[in-house]
Amino acid sequence: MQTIKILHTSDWHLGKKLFRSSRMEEQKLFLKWLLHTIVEDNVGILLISGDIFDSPIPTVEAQEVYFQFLKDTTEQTACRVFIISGNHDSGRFLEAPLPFLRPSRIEVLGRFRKHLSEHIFLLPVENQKIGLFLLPHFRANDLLLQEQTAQHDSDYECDAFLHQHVLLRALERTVRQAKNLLQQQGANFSILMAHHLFGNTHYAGSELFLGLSGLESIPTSIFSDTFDYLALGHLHGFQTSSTNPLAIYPGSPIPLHFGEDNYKSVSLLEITSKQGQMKSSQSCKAIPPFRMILSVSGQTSELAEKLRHKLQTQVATLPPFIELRSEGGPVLSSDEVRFCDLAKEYDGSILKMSYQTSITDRAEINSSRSPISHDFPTSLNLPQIFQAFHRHKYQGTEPSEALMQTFLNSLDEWSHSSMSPSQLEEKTLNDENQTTNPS
Ligand SMILES: [Mn+2]
Repeated sequence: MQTIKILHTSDWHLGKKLFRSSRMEEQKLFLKWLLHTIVEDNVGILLISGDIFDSPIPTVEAQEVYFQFLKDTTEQTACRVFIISGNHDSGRFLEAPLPFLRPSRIEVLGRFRKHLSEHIFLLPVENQKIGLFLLPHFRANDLLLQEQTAQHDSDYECDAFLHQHVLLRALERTVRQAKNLLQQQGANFSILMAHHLFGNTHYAGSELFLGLSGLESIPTSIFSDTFDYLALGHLHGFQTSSTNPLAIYPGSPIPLHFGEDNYKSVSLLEITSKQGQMKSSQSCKAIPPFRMILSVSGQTSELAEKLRHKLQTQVATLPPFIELRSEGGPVLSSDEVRFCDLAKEYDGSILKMSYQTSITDRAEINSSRSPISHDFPTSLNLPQIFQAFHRHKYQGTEPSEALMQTFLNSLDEWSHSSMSPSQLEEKTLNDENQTTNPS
């Protein structure tokens, strides 16, 4: 009898900030905990299901932390590591150091490869085999092109190119092909690793851009009879599929946004080979909260008491990050000072303070604003709109000649930019990543 332990985690988002506050300290503590867990629990395989970094071009510090973790893990343990890209990662960037990673038992799949066989890995356990099928984050084109290079029938009509069911069929064919390859190679237990939205999952603080691949949500049924465990990534809260309890999102290891649960986990899968049979059992391992993200809301009069209670009962070692939401309209600056002093007593920092206004308040605020003039013409070209905007914003003055020229140059550059739609998509994604708004 031989047992192998597989630890599955995802959505590290290394380098992510909450407003302007770095999360590196907690991310380092998580990786330290993870390495310790791999050693203590004698983990043989580590699966990281995408969104390793928060940005396709991660900060130097985020990269240092990542590579240090990989080095420590492969030097101090016998663990094998499998990594796929998520929608936040650049697949090419993740794959670039492969010549150095592969000899250290680390495999990275950032993009669809030419042959599906390159997505498949077999791991012997006694005289049995665990089969892994790695499916990096993909877009519609990747899936269809991959199929075409695999010389499958390509009955795609141009207008149906992005149609959901065409994509689903393409994915089904890819999965079937993977299943055949796994069978041919004698896999007795099969695992799929993917970064996407699968099945009937709840919104759990995941990132946007779910639709990038062209598929909103993939029914887990197309994998269910093929795979014994689905190692998924993308959602930030721990979740399993209602239809397939072994389709698991372990979620991010630290809460990345206000409103996310402070208690996070990794998934542990134990596979035992006994008398020619493979048996598995899955459990969750809790990650200690390193820093708590506290969201406090209520009437202004009760905010201080609620905040104090949360500060007194928080259990993490690092001081908390706080969001205050007043439901009773704007907070007076004297109250703001009081809240900040209270947070400081516990070393906490208030990162966000917001208030809700009633509908009548909002109507008053709107009526007090000077509207863009009613005779605002609707048939202007872009330079004219820019001039009208300038007049509106700067008390009726016209933009200077130099400013106008800069605007025209930018417009020219933009219209001549040779960006393909996919590059534009990539750029939009980068721009989104650079915003600090955590919603
Ligand atoms: Mn994601």
